[in-house]
Amino acid sequence: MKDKAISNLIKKESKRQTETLDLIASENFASHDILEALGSPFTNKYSEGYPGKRYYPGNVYCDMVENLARKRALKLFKLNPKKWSVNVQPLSGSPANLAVYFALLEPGDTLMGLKLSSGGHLTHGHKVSITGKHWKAVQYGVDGEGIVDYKEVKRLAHKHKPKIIISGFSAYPRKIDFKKFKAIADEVGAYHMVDMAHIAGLIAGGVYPTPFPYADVVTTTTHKTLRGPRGAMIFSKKELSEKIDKAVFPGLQGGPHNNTTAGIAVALYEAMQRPFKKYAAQIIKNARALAKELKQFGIQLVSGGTDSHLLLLDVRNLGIDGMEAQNRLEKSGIIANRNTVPGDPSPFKPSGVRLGTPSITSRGMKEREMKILAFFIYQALLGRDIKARVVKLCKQFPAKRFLKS
Ligand code: DSN
Repeated sequence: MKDKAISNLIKKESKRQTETLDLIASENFASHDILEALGSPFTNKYSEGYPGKRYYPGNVYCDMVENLARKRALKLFKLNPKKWSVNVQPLSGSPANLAVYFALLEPGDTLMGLKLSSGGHLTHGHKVSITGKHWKAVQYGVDGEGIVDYKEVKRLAHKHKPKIIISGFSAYPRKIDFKKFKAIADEVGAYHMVDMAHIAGLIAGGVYPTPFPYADVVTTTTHKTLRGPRGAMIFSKKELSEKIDKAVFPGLQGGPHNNTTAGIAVALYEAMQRPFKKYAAQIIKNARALAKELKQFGIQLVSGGTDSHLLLLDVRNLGIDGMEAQNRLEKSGIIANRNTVPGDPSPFKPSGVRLGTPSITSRGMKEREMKILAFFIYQALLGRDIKARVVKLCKQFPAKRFLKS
C-alpha cells in the first residue's frame, strides 16, 4: 500500500487484535476468504435495485452474487423459499431494524421491545433512537432473576396493542421463548419480529432454538456469531417481503455494498460446512465453562449463568462499576465492554461487563483455556497486572491466520 499512514495503522490494528483477547460478545474474526471478497472489485459497482431489476447496467455478476447470498441464507436457516424471502442489502443491523419498522408501521404506531438496560438494543425503541422518537415505543423488562418478564410482555401488549413485538436481544445470556412471544403477538394482532443478530451463528449451528417457526420477520447482522463481514439481512414471510424490499431500497438506502454481499455469501458458505456446527457448540461450551469458573471466584452473573455466547457480570460486589472493570480488563489486554445490568438507573454508569466467547473460540480456545481466562479476568478486575500472561496465551492461539498481511 502506498499510503504509509493507513498501512501502518492496519498493521497496528492487526497486532492489537493478535495480542489481545477479544471478549466483546458482538465481535469475531472474519476469515481470510471473507476479507478477500470485501476487498474485491465488487466494491466499484453501483446496483440500486434488486437482481434483474437494477437502475444501472453492468450488473450481471452482482446479480449472481446477490442471488447466491439469498439462496444460501434461506438454505442455512432451513427456510422454504416459497414461504420466506430474504433481503441481504441492509448496510448493518440498525438500518435493517429501521427498514422493518418503516415497512410495517405508520408514523406514530406502537412497537414494543426490551429495555436497553435489561439487554435490549437502541433500535428496539429506546428514546434516543429514531425508533423511539418516530414511533410510540413501549418497553418491557426482565424479572429479578434477569429473565424476560413474559407476564409483563403480555400485560403491556394487551394494554398498548403494538403492531410489532420485538424479541432477540444484545445482552441477554439465556434462551428466549420465541413461542411465547409469538402467542402474545397473535393475541393482540401484532407482528413478531426477532432480532437474532447476536445468536444467528448459534442458530445456524443448531445449538440455540430457531425463532423462524414463531416469527414474521427476522433481522440479523452477519458479523457476530455468524462470523461474516459487517452487514445485515432481513428474513420475512413472503407476504411481507415486497414491503420490506421497498423499505430497504428505495426507502432508506441507495446502492447495496456488493463487496459486502459477496462477503456475506462466503460467510454463509462457511457456516454450511460441518466444522461450523462444532464451532457454534464450542462457543456455548466455552461460555458455560467461563461462567462456572468465574462464579468460583465469587463473581456474580446476571441470571446465574448462560445458555448462549455471552455472560453478564455484575461487578458491584468487587467495589467497582462497569467502566472501571472495562478499564482494568483493557489494561491487561482483555477487551470487553461495560454494560448495564437489570435495574441500573442510567446507561452512563453501568454496573456490569458483558463477556462473549465467539472470538476466542474462533482462535481455537476450549474449556481448559476458560479456566485460565477466568483467573486472568478475576486478577485484572482486582487491579492486578496480568498483561504478560494474556499476551502469552494469545501467542498460543494466534489470530494471524484471520488477518490479511
Ligand atoms: N453494538 C452491538 C453489540 O455490541 O451488541 C449491537 O449493535
